[in-house]
Amino acid sequence: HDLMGIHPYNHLEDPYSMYPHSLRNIDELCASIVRSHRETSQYRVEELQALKWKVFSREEYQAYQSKSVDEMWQHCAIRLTDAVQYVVEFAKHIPGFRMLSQNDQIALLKTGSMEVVLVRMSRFFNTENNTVFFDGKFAGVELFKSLACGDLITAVFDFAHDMCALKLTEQQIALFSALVLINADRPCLEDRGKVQRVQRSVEMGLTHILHRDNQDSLMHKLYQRMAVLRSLCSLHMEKLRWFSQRYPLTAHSLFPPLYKELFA
Ligand code: CLR
Repeated sequence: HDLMGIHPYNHLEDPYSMYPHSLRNIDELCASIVRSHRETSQYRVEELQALKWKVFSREEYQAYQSKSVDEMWQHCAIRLTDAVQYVVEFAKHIPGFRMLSQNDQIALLKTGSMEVVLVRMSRFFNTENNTVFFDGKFAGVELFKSLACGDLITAVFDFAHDMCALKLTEQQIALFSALVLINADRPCLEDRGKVQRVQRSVEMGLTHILHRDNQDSLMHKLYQRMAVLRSLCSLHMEKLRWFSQRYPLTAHSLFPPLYKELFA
């Protein structure tokens, strides 16, 4: 179980897990979420900016498009799992997360990790040519043709495009990602009350930085995006079920264990 490593300090007192009452605590809460985001985001914005000129050639597009459905699914599942791994690392450092039971940590990651990957995708997205950084270069929707789920890919690209339009700062992305993850409305939670307290503290953090940035009106838009995220993730699960039915062997033996553990 790859997720077993997420709870080694459950028994320790986490000084930041208490919901913040003073402004100083809110600042500290925001600072640790931002730090955790920075340390698990793989690439800095400036690095991605500098890589924008790297786009796949026609030949490279053809090579991806001529892969078999199961070969391309396996390839993407590996890339996605890698991204999820970083989100798990991010979650572990959200103040209060490690104080939740192992069951609740896993329940939150099961439903939220893919959503956070999609929020993070906006950092890896170039709106000038609608491409995403994948396998070392920028790729358009057509590169993913052999997955045979064009509707999902188009919806995911549209979402990234819309997120980019909000022009969020790295701090805003960090707090929004934490809020997507720590959601007391997720199914199968043991201690909803505890999750709710952590959620309230993250909500306060996001409200605080939006207010400080003079962008209070973004809150409403971000809640709307959370609804879109939910529908994208159920579409992803639907596609995964379709794929597993058609290619049970690939899904069973060639998908990364963490991908199966979280989404199967
Ligand atoms: C998201 C941000 C992460 C880095 C990263 C890694 C893998 C990328 C992902 C980002 C965005 C979405 C992505 C994915 C690989 C495949 C997937 C491009 C950039 C596309 C949408 C295909 C999904 C296929 C499933 C149905 C298997 O920090």
